[in-house]
Amino acid sequence: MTASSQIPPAIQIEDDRTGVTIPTLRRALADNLYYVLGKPPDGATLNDYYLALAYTVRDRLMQRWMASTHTHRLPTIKQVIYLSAEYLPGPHLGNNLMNLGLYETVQQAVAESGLDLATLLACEEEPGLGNGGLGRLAACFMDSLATLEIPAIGYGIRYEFGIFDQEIREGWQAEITDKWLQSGNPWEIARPEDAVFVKLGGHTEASTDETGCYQVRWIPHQTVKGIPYDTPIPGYRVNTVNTLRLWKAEAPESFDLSVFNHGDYYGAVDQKVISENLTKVLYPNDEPIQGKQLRLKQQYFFVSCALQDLIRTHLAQGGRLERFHEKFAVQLNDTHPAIAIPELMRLLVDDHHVPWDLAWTITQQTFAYTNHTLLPEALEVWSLDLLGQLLPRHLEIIMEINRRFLEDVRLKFPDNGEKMGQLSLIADQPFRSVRMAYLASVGSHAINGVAALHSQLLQKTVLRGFYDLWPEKFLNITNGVTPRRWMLLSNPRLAQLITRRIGDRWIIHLQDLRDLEPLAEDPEFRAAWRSVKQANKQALAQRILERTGIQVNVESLFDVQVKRIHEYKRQHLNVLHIITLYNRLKQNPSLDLVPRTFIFAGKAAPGYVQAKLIIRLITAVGEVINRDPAVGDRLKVVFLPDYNVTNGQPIYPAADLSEQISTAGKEASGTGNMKFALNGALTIGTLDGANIEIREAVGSENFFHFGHKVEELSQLRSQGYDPRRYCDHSPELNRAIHRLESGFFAQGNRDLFRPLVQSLLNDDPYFLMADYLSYLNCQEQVSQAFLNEATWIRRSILNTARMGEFSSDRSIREYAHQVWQVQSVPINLQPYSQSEA
Ligand code: CBF
Repeated sequence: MTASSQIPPAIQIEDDRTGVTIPTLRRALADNLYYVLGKPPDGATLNDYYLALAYTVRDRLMQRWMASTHTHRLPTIKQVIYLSAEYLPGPHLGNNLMNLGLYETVQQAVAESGLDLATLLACEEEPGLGNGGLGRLAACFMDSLATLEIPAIGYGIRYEFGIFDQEIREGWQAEITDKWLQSGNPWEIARPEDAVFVKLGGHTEASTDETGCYQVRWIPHQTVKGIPYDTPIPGYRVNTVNTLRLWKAEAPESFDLSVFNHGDYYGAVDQKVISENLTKVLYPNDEPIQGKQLRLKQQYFFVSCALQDLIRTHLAQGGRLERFHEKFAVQLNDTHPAIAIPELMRLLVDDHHVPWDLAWTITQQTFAYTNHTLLPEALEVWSLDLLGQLLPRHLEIIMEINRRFLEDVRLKFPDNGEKMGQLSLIADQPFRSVRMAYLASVGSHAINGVAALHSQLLQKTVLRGFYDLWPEKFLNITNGVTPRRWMLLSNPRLAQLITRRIGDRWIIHLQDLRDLEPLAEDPEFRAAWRSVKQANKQALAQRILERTGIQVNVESLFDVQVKRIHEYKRQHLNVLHIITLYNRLKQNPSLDLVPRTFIFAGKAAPGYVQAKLIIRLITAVGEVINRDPAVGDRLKVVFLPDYNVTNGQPIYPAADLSEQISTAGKEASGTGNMKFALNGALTIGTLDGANIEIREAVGSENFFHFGHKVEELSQLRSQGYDPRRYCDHSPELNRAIHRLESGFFAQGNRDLFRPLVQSLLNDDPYFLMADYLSYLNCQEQVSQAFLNEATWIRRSILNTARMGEFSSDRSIREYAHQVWQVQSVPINLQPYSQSEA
């Protein structure tokens, strides 16, 4: 494809990088294609055009970005520092166009140049630098921080290979390397001039200096260079552009040279490879990571880079280290960056000679910790052996923090050895290790969970001892999602309908959606709402056809479960419902069944065998049901491959029903639940995570709830839970399990799904059997409700209207006031020639 052969008029230097008229944008596009990419229009690929357009948009962010960076560095301005091992920002181009207010103009400029914006947008490879909810939350928070004009830097890792791309081959998940940087990343700017050096391994040496001061020197075995790559994160229609600074590991030249000078060329190259491996690949979660030295190296590498960067800029601005916490509020996104606590202590005490007590006060005042999971297998611990090998000085510091902390505990609870053992940062079993959640709690001034239930359980279980000690440190901040990406960009039809009726303030004040409530009674508005939903379903149906070859009925109920595949999320409970409906149809072919299209998407961790088998189960059930002529259009089962931000965007707007069916107490919050309800899907869900708050907000009559509550499950557990009993008492459950056992969905292979069936019958750690009946009955209510179109649409409108509090803007305001004590800082723009940047 080539652009219109008409070459834009002569270049006017003054505004080609900033101007936003259509002729200027066209010239800028051609200019970037020619001068940045070195391509004439007739030799350019679509990707070249995408890159040229991305540079054109980046140019238009530049002045705001430099002005923001300059202002945010001022010593009087407090900045939020978000430390996260994962970010899932999604493609930048569409979002940046939207936030700059340039979407329509650029669409037209591009069209006048003979191109199609949607086609160019589709060229962007999204940065898959995260596993799921936690990384996506970090991206929503970055968007909200900028939109609220809060100075912030997100620090993370520039993984060369992000989360794998998923293909479905013969029904199984296949993992394909994600080469997101292959065709160039126009959004990032490398800043080698800001490189820092990170030490690893070796040993420490203690000495006393001439003034009698005790000092420790760390003599590392290896040094790695961290190069920052900066990506602009613009707020919505404001001048603030924050920075996402991701670090790449490289070998320091001096290190290479010293080996090289000894004639060991290959040794030098090896070292280079070893260093660069550090940021090669993102670790999938849901797999045991204990013992994975490279993962600990990654965590330490990026937090050390970040803290060194902060100290350097702070000192360069004339800041004093005693005031570090007044300049920076550092948020730990789970325990992955918790090693930052001993690292800041090391930098302050060893490198900058700050006395321990003062350094500890600064550290505690600097950090705050968000917990994102209670799953025991996801609570990080690092063995003392590993820590000692890799970070010998940090191990000493952690031991000292622990010694002092336990001394305080002893004073508070004299003669209570048990208490000290419970609270110690060091676990003895099953091996001596550091409990990172404890370290994060001790080193932070605030600790929060991500939904009300989760925060309560955190205080009652995992961090109970710390809650008893310092109740004032604990708070809840329920997650949120950005309405810019998850409505404005991904559901333009609905966004336009809403804006036509209530104006566009909702985009930054999501609570304004309340104004839609009275419209739920208006038949005309309801009809318009329905048309939007149908158009979105049509669009998704088209994608489903293109990507899977499955034809779905857009009048059927779109019943959607998209998220990571995990036993606790219970995709297989959903499948048991599908099998039950199928069994009913087989028993009574003329059954009057509400037609449904079941849509699944999600990745399973490569080493999580049971999760991969769940994917196979979904595809296997789909293969049989979708082909069964007796079923026809009434049931369809779709597994959409490669769930990520890009592929998720068309799914949420098209859903009628959102499946949020995790075992109560297991899903910390969930954010997909918010995206669905915001886009007008009704939820079927357990009382888990943020489902509880969503139900309260939208009204229990507009939410289908089922299943045992947390307390009921613990009771079941303590009474000796027997899953087989449920099977024996429910003929339909029995039949569904039997279908699975019989090999019916596996071409007669009785072994294929045996591990799943055995787990359900013998152990059922996630209580599928206990919740099955309640789920089934609730699904029946859903079907009945769907038959009444007018009330369904009414409920859909009310869901959207009442989701205002689930904006990530609200979450960020809470962090800003309750944790970080930061203010908005509007950015004034000066003409480029006068800026000091
Ligand atoms: O808080 C954000 C999300 O984080 C997770 O994805 C996580 O990785 N721990 C949780 O599982 C989600 O419940 C939560 O919404």
